Amino acid sequence: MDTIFNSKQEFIEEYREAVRELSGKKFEITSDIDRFNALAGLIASKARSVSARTDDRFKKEGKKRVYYFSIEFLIGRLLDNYLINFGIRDMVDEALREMGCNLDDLCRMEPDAALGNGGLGRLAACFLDSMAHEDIAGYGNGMRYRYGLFKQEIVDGRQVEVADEWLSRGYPWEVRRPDKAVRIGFGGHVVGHTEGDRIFYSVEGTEDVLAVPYDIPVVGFGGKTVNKLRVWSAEPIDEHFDLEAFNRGEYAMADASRADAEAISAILYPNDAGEHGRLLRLKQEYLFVAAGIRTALDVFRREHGAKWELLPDYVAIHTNDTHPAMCGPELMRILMDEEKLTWEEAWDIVTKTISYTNHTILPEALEKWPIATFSKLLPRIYDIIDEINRRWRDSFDTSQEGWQERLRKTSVLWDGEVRMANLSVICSHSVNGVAKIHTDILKRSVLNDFYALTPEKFNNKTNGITPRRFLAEANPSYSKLITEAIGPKWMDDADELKKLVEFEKDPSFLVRVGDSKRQNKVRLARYVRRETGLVIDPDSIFDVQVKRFHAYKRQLMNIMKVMDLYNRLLDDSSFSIQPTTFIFSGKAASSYTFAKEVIRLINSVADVVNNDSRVNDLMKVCFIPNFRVSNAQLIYPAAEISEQISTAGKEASGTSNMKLMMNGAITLGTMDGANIEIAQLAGEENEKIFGLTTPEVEELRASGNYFAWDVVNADRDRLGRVMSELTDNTFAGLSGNFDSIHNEVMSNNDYDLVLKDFRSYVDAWEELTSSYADTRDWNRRALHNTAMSGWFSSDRTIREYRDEIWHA
Ligand code: CBF
Repeated sequence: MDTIFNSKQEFIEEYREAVRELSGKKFEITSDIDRFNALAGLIASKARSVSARTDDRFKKEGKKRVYYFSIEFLIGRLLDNYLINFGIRDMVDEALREMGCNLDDLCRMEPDAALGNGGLGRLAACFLDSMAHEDIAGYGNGMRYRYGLFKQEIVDGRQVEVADEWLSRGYPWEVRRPDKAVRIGFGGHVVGHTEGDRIFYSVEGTEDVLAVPYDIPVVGFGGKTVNKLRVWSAEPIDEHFDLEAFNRGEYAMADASRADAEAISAILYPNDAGEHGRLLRLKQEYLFVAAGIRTALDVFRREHGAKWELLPDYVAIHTNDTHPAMCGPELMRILMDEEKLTWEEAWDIVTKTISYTNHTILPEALEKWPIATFSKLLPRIYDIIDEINRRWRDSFDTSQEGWQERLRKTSVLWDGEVRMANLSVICSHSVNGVAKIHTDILKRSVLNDFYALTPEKFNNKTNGITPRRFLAEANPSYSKLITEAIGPKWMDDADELKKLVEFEKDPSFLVRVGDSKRQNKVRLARYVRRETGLVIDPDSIFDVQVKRFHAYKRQLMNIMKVMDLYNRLLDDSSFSIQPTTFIFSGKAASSYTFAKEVIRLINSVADVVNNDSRVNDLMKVCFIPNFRVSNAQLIYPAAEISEQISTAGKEASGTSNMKLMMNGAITLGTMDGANIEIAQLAGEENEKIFGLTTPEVEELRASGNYFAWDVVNADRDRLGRVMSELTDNTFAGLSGNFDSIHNEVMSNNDYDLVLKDFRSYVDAWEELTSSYADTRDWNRRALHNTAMSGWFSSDRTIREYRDEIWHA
């Protein structure tokens, strides 16, 4: 562990000085926000020094640089994490206490940087942590949105979106680098220039904006490697401030060019694996791609000169989903138009440098842009895509049967649209899915035609999560217990967690596992009370489903289970359940009406159930508003049941399943995404699996023989009743009935198979919870889940990317 302070005394002195410099006040009279800003500023400056040293070392070692392009990085708070990664958390905690303040209070002052929606963005953040941990020269390249993902408030049970002004009190981690700003052109027209026997192209008459980078340090565990996350902000190119307009009192007009430019990086689109298609989004995509490629090429040229044929040996460009798909054409543009390489030379370099991860099979999330919009905004990029497409078409062997159909499916330009997934595959040397089943589905269905042509490109990289944030930082009591048992090496090498298996036979250790869980439940109960006023019982089972709201994730099925249990408790005095708190949290995209109605339903059911004294000692429903990285870190450690109940074949991987497993929750899930790998690793006997499998879902759909009404009619007493209660005022007290949910499910013939899987789900829940009374065995299973969760460390995932894709 490299240290950034030689002693506690040295830290105290430097910190006092930092507070004084920043606030101009004596430490004793400063506020927590001053103290936080000074502390984060001090750690950031230390991190930057290590980063400079890391960079020199990488240069000397001639390391290959990996640029991870992602339109989202859901990094959350950094202070606690970086203190852990620098190995100084306990020392700083003690020093602050001596100085009369509290580290946790300061950590809470940090804005929860929400530059992402959910799984994809958080994965990118975990990968940054693991790249630094694995000493990879890995750099994040993304967008610096002025407003992160909206804040969710709940009013009358409804989600209300509020702007997230995360930068309003400053952000001490970032450094603005105007010297590295890049000019980005939109619109204009392509002009050809003849030089000898070649024609080179440029774009004239563009409207330009400036992409200005902000660098955030990424501290690797052990403190030896500090990398960078570079996020781009859009600004006007020169101050076209219209003084005349200003003097006329037309203030908005006077500064119009600033507003137009800044709009590009103003806001993160709040869709998770959902529909896109706005012009501004396309501008965002090009801006961070073009600016990031420029950074990568500048660094390469500085280190290796213009020997572009060596680019794939020293640079890997990874595209996280299709949002950075323009990396291919943009790199082609620079290599041909500016560096004068031929198409063939440039194409060889591009396809050896770029790789692509697919994160979803949902058709609405596979990006497509109307050609008319695209070609007008980015005419040269469009021309290059057109040529990529033409060459792709020409490569088809037309003597082979079925070539037309294969071309239709793999073409980049089709039906007046630019298909970004096809562009990503064609420009990449590697295409990967994010869990075994997901990669299989890509190969056999969504990208099957590509797979048939180039099977060697396809590979799987099951997702992972960083154990530093999601176990060490989030769950101090359990981490302490684990370290006592197996030593501290697990933070460095999560495989070490396997050693916990030995302790499954130790009854006193299992009691301590239970004690730690209870402590975390008490901590969460306090948070819930503070945030919502609801009192929940830490002695009840904490049954948790926290993730984005989406029909396929089936939060609806979960709350229908709660409705069914409630009905049965009221009707049947011989029926009982283990006391349970049903915990939900998550956001719905602002335009996704169905998902928002499900949130309203959960809150409406909560309103009825939580106010019914007949059942309150057995059940409570709790919706935790504004799910984000910081409160997720309180929820995962307190969970006992991890609800992973998506329709089989729909969740590419999921990562909350891994975070909950690592924190000792038992998975109640379908055979979907990474749940399958969880069940294989921990053993099905230590989880609870239910529902249709992917082949069964596919068969059922293909048979054309599924009728939702038949399922409801066959189970009138329970399922039928729950469905009726959506419209019969039972839960309408808060803000009305739920006809829209009823109609959506029935008119789409139960597309997500909520009704079909309902009974097997409720049965599985009952079986699982009835085993809770055997505390010792429950704790053993919890510990076993933690012990087997090491494989889901993002360090393992990143090593696979490094060895099998980036060759870094
Ligand atoms: O791979 C990371 C995650 O990405 C998504 O969230 C996405 O946005 N496409 C998927 O829905 C998750 O299954 C996946 O774990």
